[in-house]
Amino acid sequence: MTTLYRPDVLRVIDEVFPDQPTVLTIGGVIREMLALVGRKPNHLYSLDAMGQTVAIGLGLALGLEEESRHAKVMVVEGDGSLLMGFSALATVGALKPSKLVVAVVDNGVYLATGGQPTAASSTDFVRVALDCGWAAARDVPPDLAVVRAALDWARATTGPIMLRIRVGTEQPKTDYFLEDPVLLARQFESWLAAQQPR
Ligand SMILES: Cc1ncc(C[n+]2csc(CCOP(=O)(O)OP(=O)(O)O)c2C)c(N)n1
Repeated sequence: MTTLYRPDVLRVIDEVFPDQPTVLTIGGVIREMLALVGRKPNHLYSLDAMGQTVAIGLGLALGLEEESRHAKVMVVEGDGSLLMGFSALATVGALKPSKLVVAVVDNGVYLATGGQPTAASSTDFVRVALDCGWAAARDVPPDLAVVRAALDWARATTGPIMLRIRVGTEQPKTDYFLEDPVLLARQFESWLAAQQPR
């Protein structure tokens, strides 16, 4: 079976969701996305907030539910962070934000802290999401064309939707990103406010 390289998956996510509000999970995902596409105003860099990414996306999606400019809210989550904030899956299932798409980029480990295994290998994220009441959830086979097709499908389908995309643990060398999370959130808020219909 082929192993996907995480930056390749991140690039496809940005290509399919180029201008939608996008919440990026802690650590390597943020740094790799920055190395690939640079700073983007629609990207919310969820620095240090392990376990919070889905909850942040949930709040955003609920807030934008009736708003016409944004079809979707994309959340890029890691398996370790997802497991830390696992209770958010039940809240999403209960509140059913129709615009929420969560891509779990699952490398099976806490890569940022040395590669210790997470419980991902023994946890069926898709089944948990479906049992919690999500509209749809899929395990995506490790093929970039299939990943793109799954993201296209998620973009066009009523959510909440989870895509579990397994990737390898190889990562590029990237620069540290050490900015104030409060300011990052404010910049994202300003972009979002400027997008609202007047
Ligand atoms: C509450 C909390 N505990 C621990 C950490 C340290 N930490 C930062 S990233 C990380 C691993 C995250 O794992 P995962 O979501 O799978 O992403 P990966 O590192 O594999 O890209 C850990 C343990 C943290 N930032 N916050």
